[in-house]
Amino acid sequence: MNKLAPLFVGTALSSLMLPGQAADPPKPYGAVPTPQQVNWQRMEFYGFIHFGLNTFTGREWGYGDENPQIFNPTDFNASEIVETFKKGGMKGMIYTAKHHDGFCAWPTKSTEHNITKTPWKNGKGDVVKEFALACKKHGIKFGTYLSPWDRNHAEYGKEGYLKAYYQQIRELLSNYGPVFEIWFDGANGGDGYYGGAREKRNIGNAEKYYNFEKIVEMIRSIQPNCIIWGAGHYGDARWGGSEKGHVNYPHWSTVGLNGGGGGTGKRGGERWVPAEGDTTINHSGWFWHQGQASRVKSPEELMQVWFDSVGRGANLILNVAADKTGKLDPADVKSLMEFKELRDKLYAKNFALGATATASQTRGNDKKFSPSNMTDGNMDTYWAVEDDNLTPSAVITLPKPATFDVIRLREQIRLGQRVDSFNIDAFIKGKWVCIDNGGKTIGNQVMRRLTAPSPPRTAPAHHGQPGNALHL
Ligand code: FUL
Repeated sequence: MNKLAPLFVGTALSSLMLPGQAADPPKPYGAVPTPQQVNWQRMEFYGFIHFGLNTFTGREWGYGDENPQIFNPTDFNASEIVETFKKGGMKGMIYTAKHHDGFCAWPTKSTEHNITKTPWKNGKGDVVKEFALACKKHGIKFGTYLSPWDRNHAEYGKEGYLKAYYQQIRELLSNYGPVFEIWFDGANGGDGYYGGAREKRNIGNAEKYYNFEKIVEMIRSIQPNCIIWGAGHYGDARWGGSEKGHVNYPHWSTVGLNGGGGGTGKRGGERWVPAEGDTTINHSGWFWHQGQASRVKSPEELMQVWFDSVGRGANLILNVAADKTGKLDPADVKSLMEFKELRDKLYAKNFALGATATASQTRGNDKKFSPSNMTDGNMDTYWAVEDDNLTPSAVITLPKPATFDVIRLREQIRLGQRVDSFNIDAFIKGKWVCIDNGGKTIGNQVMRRLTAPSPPRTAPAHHGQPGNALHL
């Protein structure tokens, strides 16, 4: 579990050093992550749960005129849901505290359209609190989704709404313990109920209307460790480019000053804003829908999503919706667990751990930058070469022949992201043969599959063989 960090920029100072002398570490290239972003990128995978009034109407986007009286889950148990997420390998979960319909699933003081107006627990319930406590109990991180677009609020699109919206952010970040990530959806403006006006409202420039600069400042002052998803040009993480979880490749964690979500990012960009792949475990939508069991994604489909998000250096957020009773759909849970089993098999054995590593060059001949750092299982050590060496190579020799079909590489992202192409060769029958010439970005990590993706669900999964990965 190490990193490959050839250097492409900087000064050549260290090349003047004598063998064995201490060399300076490479200078950062482009923007670098904050310590919070490094920790966040190491989470890799967490859950999403869409659960609110839409669960009871069967809609994906509520209009804003739904009666809160319909919210009455009979068997909601946050602890059970969070435990399932944890068993599925999720390191956290994000709950839709408010979706576009404007219904707040906690007793907010900012609007009447909230959980206190529901029959659930006689209006004394708080879904946000139950999820936050359950996450604490099971040792995973809690996060929240708060739609900026509010199709219920009479003042939406005007100044008055902002006061309510800022208060909602403050409440969510002040009353429920640590929030690892807050999600600001990009869907904004359009028709809605708006306190009975039933009209179309256009907010123009969303970044300006909500004043994301101010929002981000406020979030940092309340919870400096919270990762901000979206928020125009002010956030810490960006959309991966599809709601199917597939993140664009190449994937640069850096973006330009005007860059945003959805694209490939920009090499050497001024801001570190890595992508997050988002998708649902079920083809039927983000909220639960009647009869969705037959539309669940297979574990193999989810594996493809894994390689196209986490395997491209992004994080993955996977939605598993709760139904009208407040329970997860058994079909979704089954797939989540089988997906976990496939990943357990994939990661069962790291063939690179402790393998011999040599390289065409080592920075300043300093063992601090030795190629053996790539196979020591320590995420904080790395191999580096001189600044002017743009085409270094390294050789990993396994203690004995092994069969594997995945190779993982990492860069030391604390120093930025710089690699824009790489090849992988194998020594086969006495000669070097290129087995992968499609490698582009590495960043936080890249996982390269050496065989064709597995066939759909009906056929047995072939990448499920135990111990078939080489991790660097
Ligand atoms: C989208 C929303 O419009 C969907 O309803 C969902 O919440 C998804 C995660 O983000 O932009």
